[in-house]
Amino acid sequence: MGLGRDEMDKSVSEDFLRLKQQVVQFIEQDLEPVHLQVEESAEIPEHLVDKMRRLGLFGLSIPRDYGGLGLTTLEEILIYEEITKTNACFRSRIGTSNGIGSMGILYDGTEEQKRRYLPRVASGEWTAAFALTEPDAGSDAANISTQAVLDGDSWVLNGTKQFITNADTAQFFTTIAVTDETKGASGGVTAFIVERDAPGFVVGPADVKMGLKGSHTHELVFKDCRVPAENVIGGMARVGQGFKTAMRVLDKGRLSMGACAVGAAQKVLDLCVERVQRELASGMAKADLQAEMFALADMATQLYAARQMLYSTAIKKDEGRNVTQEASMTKIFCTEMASRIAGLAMDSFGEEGILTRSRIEIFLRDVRLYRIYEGTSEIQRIIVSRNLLKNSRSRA
Ligand code: COS
Repeated sequence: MGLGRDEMDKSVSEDFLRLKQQVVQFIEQDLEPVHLQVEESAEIPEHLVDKMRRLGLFGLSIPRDYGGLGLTTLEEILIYEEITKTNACFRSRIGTSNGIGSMGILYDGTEEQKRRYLPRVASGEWTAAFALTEPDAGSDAANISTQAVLDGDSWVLNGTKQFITNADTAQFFTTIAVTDETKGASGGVTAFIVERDAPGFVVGPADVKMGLKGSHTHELVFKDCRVPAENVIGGMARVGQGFKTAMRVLDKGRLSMGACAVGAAQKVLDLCVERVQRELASGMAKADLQAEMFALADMATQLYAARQMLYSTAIKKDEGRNVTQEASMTKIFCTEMASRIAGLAMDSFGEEGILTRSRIEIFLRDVRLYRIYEGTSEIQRIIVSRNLLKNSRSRA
């Protein structure tokens, strides 16, 4: 059952449906057979990354003028939804680069920056990463302490970033740093492009995490790291405007997280349906499976609601409307829904589910991370409630 997907397929182009068909085929033929191997080795085989490049997956939402596929937000999340039905790290490998890693350049970069970076990201030649979080400022993004000081024709960066996805493969990092402590988020934070070979820039070892094993996060250290003056995203005119760039990027990233949660939840539901069908086929009476049947109904209902919310916010974004509030609500609802569904599935699968690296166990761990990545549920609640108060004040 489509649970809202089939209807959505009617509002996208024929070209997109052909691409989606190719992606589904790639998932079934190439990614699914190795999902467990990738979980165990925590590495994506390079030939699969090459195939992702050939399919154009590194440039999903990058405009055609810069070598990408130019998909709408809705189309992009439909692709992510499919990919996260298999091992979550596959989406992370492409989505972080095409998404939060490079979107700042697309939104606010100079034409020269767009021409240098976006085609290389779109082709998959270069991977992009997003460096905002720090040891003492993950959620409270305005209180980052990485400093950037202009010295002649270069900026000198000092500080540490933490939990940076794809830092092992990235050739450049959209890096958020303080350029004027007195102004904070309102004019004192700037977004930079830091290339991997910048002097004074070091990528630390990979973090050992509970989930998303094949997607690596690392610490970054900037020690008198020099980047050319022109590497401010948007040029010197946008010095001090980097907080807004980061927040806009995260609005989009939060929808991608919602899509990952919806894709994973759909797969978990499918596994649960198959399990009940197997029980029925083996002669078990429906009456004896009532608890499992009710759980299926609850999962399907929650998934349906989450998917409608996700698609409706994506469509609003594609219409050019501000979706800061909706993106946060969507992230809360979809990611918490996926955790609930994975929990219900674990109850249903019982001991079969708790085995290390059983399908359900992997999903249970992976979907938990979506509630944290790109702004925790608590941060999203702060954003939503502040917007509610602000809007009610402006109506008063
Ligand atoms: N889009 C564009 N501009 C935005 C914006 C958005 N979504 N959100 C805030 N801004 C702007 C504001 O309009 C304000 O502009 P002015 O200075 O011109 O008035 C400026 O940015 C500062 O905004 P605000 O005062 O709301 O900043 P806060 O420090 O209060 O922000 C939150 C608090 C919680 C919103 C912010 O710190 C946040 O989102 N943190 C989470 C970060 C995160 O997700 N981290 C995860 C790791 S990154 S993968």
